[in-house]
Amino acid sequence: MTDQPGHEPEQRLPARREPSEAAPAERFSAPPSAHARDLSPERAASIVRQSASARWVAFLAVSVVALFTIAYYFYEVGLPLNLSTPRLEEQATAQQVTSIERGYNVFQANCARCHGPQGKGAAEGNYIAPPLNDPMKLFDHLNAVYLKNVLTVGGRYVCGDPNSIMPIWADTNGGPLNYRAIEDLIAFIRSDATQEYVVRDPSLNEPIIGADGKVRTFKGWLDPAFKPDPASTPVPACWKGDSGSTTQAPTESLPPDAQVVKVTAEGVAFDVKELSVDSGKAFGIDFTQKDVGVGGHNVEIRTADGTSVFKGAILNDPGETTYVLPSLDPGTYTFICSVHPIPAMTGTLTVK
Ligand code: HEC
Ligand SMILES: [Cu+2]
Repeated sequence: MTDQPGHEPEQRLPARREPSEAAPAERFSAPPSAHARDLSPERAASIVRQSASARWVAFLAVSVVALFTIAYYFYEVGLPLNLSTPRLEEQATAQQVTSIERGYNVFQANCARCHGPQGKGAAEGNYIAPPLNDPMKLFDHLNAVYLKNVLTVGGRYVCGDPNSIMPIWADTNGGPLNYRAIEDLIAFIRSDATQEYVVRDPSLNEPIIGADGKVRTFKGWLDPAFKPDPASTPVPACWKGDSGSTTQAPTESLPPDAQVVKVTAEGVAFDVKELSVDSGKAFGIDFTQKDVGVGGHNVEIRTADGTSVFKGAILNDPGETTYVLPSLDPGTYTFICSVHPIPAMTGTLTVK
């Protein structure tokens, strides 16, 4: 059968080999000690000891992690019963303070020359810009959104005056200050008046020590407890001409022989300090206004105790007008610009 053609035994590859009689080559085996099947009693004991220690180590490690997690949880969200402040809240406060302290420096460097170091404008000296540090204004008018808009758009945003001298500040609109400086300024202008903040060196960030050896500090502006008098009117959107309404009666004209004095306003200053007129008759002030974008000028006459007896219409743009004044009693009066009640725009009117 096997010899029949087509029925040869199958040839599979690889060809099967007979098991070899020869022992495996000695030189490839580890020494017999390595093949020991049983543990020696010492070895067994040490394994038991080691695994017990390993369990202890693992237990301690898990306990440490568990305790840490619990402690960290309370560190992060604060202890119950307000025993500690949540970390994030603490950080937010610290950053708010940092921002206010930086904003103070930005304000002193950029804004104080027009708005005054205290932000009180003309009330603290020869400053031409309107006050910012004013409780009525801070109550609502100078809110964060408005401040951001004014700093981005510039003084044009305030009264729509395209020639306003208040510059554009935000660098998104071509100004010099980046968004952090703008945020810091807003934080400073709206800083809490019940808090004292530290004046820091802008580059070293270290407190500045005054001549008396004490750290220099400043107070915030916004009094959180301030409530406007219910009878008070809200701050107008545009600050110009918001100080009373005793403007000149337009129909009055000057008698032909009346005395006329001249006053010119230029560079946010009057060209004269002293005026003198006769009592008992009407007189005129020939007023020339030469400034652009400072909020305009006028001439207001006040008595020694500050009562306004005449308030000329404000000339926003350069121009000339003749104010017609009633006859005044003899005495010494102050003539002043209602928009800029600063020393440079104040003089003495003597009525003889
Ligand atoms: C060159 C002078 C000048 C400088 C510098 C200046 N301001 Fe002004 N600022 C003005 C004038 C003037 C106005 C009034 C604008 C107008 O009516 O056209 C004004 C208006 C404002 C107003 C609006 C006030 C209101 O009552 O609505 C804010 C807010 C203000 N400035 C903030 C700042 C800040 C913050 C800085 C510093 C980054 C600054 N200003 C720098 C002159 C200045
Ligand atoms: Cu003026």
